[in-house]
Amino acid sequence: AAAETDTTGNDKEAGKPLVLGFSQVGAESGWRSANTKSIQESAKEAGYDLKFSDAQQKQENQIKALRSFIQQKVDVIAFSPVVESGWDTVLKEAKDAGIPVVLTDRAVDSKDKSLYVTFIGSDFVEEGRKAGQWLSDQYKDAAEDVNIVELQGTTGSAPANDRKSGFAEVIASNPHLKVVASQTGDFTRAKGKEVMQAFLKSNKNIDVLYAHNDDMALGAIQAIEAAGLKPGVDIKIISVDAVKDGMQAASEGKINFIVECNPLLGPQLMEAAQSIVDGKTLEPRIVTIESTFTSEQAKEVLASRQY
Ligand code: GZL
Repeated sequence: AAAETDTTGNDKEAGKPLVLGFSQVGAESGWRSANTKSIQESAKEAGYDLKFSDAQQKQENQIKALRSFIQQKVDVIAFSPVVESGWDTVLKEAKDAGIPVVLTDRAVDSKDKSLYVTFIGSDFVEEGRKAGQWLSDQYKDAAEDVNIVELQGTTGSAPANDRKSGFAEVIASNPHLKVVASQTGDFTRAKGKEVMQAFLKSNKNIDVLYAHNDDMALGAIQAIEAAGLKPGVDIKIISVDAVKDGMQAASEGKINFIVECNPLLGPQLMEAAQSIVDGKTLEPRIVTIESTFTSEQAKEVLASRQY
């Protein structure tokens, strides 16, 4: 068909749908599944040709996928980088090939900001601060030490680094709040349970668990109950994501406070892709709006949660 030029003069074959290559981290958590669903449904709704790849949480698989999208000459590349570092080479290849890149969910530590058009995702440091603030408020009159164990997300990932630093920054104001153990549970239930078992063995009295996501918290709850302790009572639990299963546990009082991390990034991603092919300039950072829930608040909204 004769090439038609759109308003910005970009050549495009009449009726050829926008081709979007998306490299997803994996399927490690409820949050991830909801995020994948949002992207796939939004692409379908927009009538885009989505080329979707699941990297099983391996960076080399994401780099392979990005290279394949470059070979296929897709219109836009988007991905959620499993870890922050090691992306400059492949992002330069995309830039040299003239293919714009959008980051969703997680960030990269590349100094060269021209390697991607925008980053759509949560402020993980702020999520860590919200968790720390709730804990500080709970223990503001503590007269003795409060022993905290921390289940970190995937080592090297932006959410793990930032949720850890935001939390530490806020609890530093109360010397009684002590992180006595901190280890990665890789954002999964299985690992969260395994590491919590180890924490319970090596720490006599644990007062609080701070889990970087609901799936690790849910795994830890299994370990806490197996040890004959009551989650949310003997050990206070703070978590992040606010996926259905996490909110269910919160409504039962097993998790005391959840910081929401919104996975429904699909609509914003499709809007960004369309703007890019229409030659519009985008904000370099699009922050997702999200909230927090106590057990009471979780109970109130549980039925209306979308994911
Ligand atoms: C956060 C996202 C994290 C979720 C986890 O935006 O990258 O990865 O918090 C998921 O549940 O595995």
